[in-house]
Amino acid sequence: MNKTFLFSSIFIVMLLGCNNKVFSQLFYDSFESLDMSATNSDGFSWTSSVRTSIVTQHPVDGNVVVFNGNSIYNIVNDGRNWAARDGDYSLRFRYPAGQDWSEQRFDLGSAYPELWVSFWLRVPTNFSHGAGSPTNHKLFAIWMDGYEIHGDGPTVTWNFWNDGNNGSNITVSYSDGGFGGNGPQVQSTPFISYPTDQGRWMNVAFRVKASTNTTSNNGVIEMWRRWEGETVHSQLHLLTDADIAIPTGGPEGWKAGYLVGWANAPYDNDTEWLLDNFTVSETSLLDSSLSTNEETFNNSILISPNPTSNTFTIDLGNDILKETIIYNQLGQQIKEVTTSEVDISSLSKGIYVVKVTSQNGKTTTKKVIKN
Ligand SMILES: [Ca+2]
Repeated sequence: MNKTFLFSSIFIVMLLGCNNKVFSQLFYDSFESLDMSATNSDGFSWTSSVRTSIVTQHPVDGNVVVFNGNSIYNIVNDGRNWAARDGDYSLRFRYPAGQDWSEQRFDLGSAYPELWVSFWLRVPTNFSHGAGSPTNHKLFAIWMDGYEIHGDGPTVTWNFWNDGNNGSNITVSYSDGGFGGNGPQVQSTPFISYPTDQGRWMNVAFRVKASTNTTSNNGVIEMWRRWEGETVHSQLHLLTDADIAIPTGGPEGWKAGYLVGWANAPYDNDTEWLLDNFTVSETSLLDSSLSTNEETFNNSILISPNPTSNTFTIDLGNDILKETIIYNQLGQQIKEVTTSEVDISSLSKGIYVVKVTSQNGKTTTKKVIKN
């Protein structure tokens, strides 16, 4: 190890140490450990799951399942793309055609009056909402003492609904505790456009803050979303008058939840979501250094010539190229290469999205015009 490397390593460790303090991050799982069985030092644990697995896109073996409750190495290699958002591994939620359930539950170990949760989510590459009735799919729920009527504390649930064009609008609802069921679905907001958002990664962030006490309805519920390639989140939901107090008998805040979940409008075709970088924090997950790093990475990449009719070259500055994936404007994958020079002479004229990934897992997208 040379001196420069040693000093930069120490500096990075110091930065990470600071970040953890500043962001009060409670738990983070990038799924790179290939194991969801351990409980972390803050007491967080993954609990029950239905049709979830850790998957990867191996350069030789293709798409591979590596954990499904136990460590395995199941080479599927059927042409589906299981490239993770960061690193090599992500969590897959699988709905076979006509089946209605895929879910991952978690327990925070401790209870927190205010909590942020964020993760990256890839829209299924063949996404179409499904036509069942009722038309909602679950995305995320968090509760204090049992899900909805199963406890006397509040539960907040996000659902997405058929928008009439095979895409989805998202709503939020909550139960105010006292063993009561869900309240009304409110703030319906565009969530996924069909077919243009198929295969896109989005970062979603949720905030839940308990009411001051059982007589004040001042609980806060928020949801934010940033598509890959965007540098700031957009707000999808904001409630500041929610009746979500800590129950008299405890626990003293948000305690458990689930990711993805029941599909009331089962998908017509086999459908799978990928989820990466699950993060739980007591403070905001919007203004993290990740977006700054992404922006810096995006700015450091040069593609030339652009427009081009034959080839273009990708210059990553100080980073090393891992792979480049080219998508058409419908989000369909056209080409995947690992060289910095890319030949697009056989493609039709038009605009293409080029997704560049570095060896250390940084990802960004650029537009290239073929003429
Ligand atoms: Ca990962």
